[in-house]
Amino acid sequence: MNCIFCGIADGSVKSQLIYEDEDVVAFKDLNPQAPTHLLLIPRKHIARLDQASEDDALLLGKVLLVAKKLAQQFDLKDFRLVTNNGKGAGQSVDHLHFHLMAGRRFLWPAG
Ligand code: DGP
Repeated sequence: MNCIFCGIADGSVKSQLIYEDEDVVAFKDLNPQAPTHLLLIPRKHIARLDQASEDDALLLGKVLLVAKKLAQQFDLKDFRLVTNNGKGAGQSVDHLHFHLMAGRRFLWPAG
């Protein structure tokens, strides 16, 4: 499988790494849409959220808690955490990822 985010997780693809532990990796988005724009991924290759299973419950919780930890670390008061599930929703990389964005005003509903 040729997955760019698996490459970032295993270090074979360069990125601006922000955080890593045994299950979760966070790095700067290559094409930032906000002053702070990080991507959080599970090391495990899950293509998108609707491919996750009950067995991934703990892992998904860990990703969310890393988001909280990074928000605290970067002193983000207001932030947006979002995942695009499928091309129609804007997903361009088929490895589950959460965008953690902050530093500007966000519109709702999202475009
Ligand atoms: P999405 O459209 O939701 O699948 O978001 C994919 C994001 O991934 C997009 O904002 C750009 C970012 N991205 C794509 N390739 C790379 C890469 O090689 N390195 C980094 N750091 N980010 C990438």
